[in-house]
Amino acid sequence: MVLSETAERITSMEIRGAGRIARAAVEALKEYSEGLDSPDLTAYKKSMQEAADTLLATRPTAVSLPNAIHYTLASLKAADSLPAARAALRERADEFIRSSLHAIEWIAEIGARHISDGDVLLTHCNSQAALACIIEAHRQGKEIEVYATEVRPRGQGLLTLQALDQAGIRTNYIIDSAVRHFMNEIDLVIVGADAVTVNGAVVNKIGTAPIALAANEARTNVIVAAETYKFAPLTILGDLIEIEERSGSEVLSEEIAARFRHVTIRNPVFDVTPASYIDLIITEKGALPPGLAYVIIRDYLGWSIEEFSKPHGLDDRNTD
Ligand code: RUB
Repeated sequence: MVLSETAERITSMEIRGAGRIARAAVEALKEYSEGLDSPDLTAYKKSMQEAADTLLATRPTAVSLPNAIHYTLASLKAADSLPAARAALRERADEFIRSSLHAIEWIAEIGARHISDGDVLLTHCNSQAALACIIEAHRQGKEIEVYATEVRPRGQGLLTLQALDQAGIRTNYIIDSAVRHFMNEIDLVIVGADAVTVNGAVVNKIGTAPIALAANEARTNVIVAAETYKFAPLTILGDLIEIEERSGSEVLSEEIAARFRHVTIRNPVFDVTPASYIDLIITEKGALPPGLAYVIIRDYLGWSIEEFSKPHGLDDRNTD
């Protein structure tokens, strides 16, 4: 598939979910690199950067996308010839894809330990990482039941239903606004993440924050399943995660919207849940309280506050 096609499929959400987006982008970079007819290393690097920029422009919120792209492109730094650069990128891309899939397996293993026999769980949207924990707990023989939300306006809840049903897990399908009504029956909320900030706040599908609020009020634990490459290094510098706002036509058809003269349809597709509403973040490196997010950014993504006091610019950073 050509790179612009992958970019289009990410923008249109045919490819969606932070982990899948990252892997698809890295795969697209690899394919693009293989087919690139560059006269020399400098031209090759320039074309690869342009390709990366096309992918980076698709969706702004999931930090897995820039993290994966920067990690892949960082492999070009040491290359001193065009064939070496191409080989290094291929190797790095394959390694990223392999390890990101492996990370989900580890998260499933660690996350399942936090799910007890008899638990009633609630999940929101369609997160591979969160579902992996639930499905692993079921596989281990734990008797569990799940509440899965509809996820207006794009209905990702259906994908979740499919996965849970296929695994043979008893599931209740509810509209998003029914969450508080059922919260007293829930033992554990488990969701994924598009980004985790340095202070442990979690950016995930719109509606996650009110679910966490309702859980907090009901004293229900909230855990987040997130690979380490969903942690956002630039939040160390105070950068905010951009919340994507998509077309209002996803919420109300243009035909109906045209009946109103004074109405604007707002469609933010992610929200921010503060760290204080999250009990645990499950990563492939272990489970940690959200207050320790900085440790993941420093130890596993290689970005530290000390580094930023040095005179070099941010462009020198990479995740090596
Ligand atoms: C997807 C979403 C998911 C996270 C984590 O939003 O919010 O919860 O991306 O998913 P969208 P995963 O459907 O708008 O992409 O664990 O699969 O990476």
